[in-house]
Amino acid sequence: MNKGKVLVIGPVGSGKSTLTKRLLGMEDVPVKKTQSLEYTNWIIDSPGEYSQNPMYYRTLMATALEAKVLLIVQDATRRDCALPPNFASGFPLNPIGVITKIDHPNADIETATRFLRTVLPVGDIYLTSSVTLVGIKELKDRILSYL
Ligand SMILES: Nc1nc2c(ncn2[C@@H]2O[C@H](COP(=O)(O)OP(=O)(O)OP(=O)(O)O)[C@@H](O)[C@H]2O)c(=O)[nH]1
Ligand SMILES: [Mg+2]
Repeated sequence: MNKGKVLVIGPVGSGKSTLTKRLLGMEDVPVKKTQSLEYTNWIIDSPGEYSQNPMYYRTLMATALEAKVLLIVQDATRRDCALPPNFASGFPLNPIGVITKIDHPNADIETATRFLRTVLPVGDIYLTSSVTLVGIKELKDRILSYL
């Protein structure tokens, strides 16, 4: 499969790199903070700062030109949203929403869905946990259907 077809965005600590490992079926080595765009197999993982600071939006847009699918990550334990309303529609990509950490005791799926819907008004949202692996296979199948 081609390199870097799926761009993963979302704020710092939302679980993008852990999710990337699960999607790629990589062994359980601890993830380090992402410092720059990381190309692994068919995924482009981004640092959370790129989603939190508009200064980086142009970089995300330019990177999107290489990709086909945009994964927008929302942490189920967060009570805020990093990205501006309708951000997904600015990308010429197939957007998929992903709520991470649904295993967490502080997870609030309803609130997370509401936040993610502001960024991604239409399109699929997958509920996932990189701990229990719930939702990972379904998400991967959906992604692969676009590639
Ligand atoms: N409970 C739980 N914790 C998770 C899950 N996914 C990730 N985490 C934890 O969340 C923290 C951040 O995960 P990362 O994957 O590094 O987050 P990131 O979005 O890549 O962060 P940046 O690289 O800083 O942008 C780590 O401590 C993970 O172990 C999950 O599904 N459930
Ligand atoms: Mg990371």
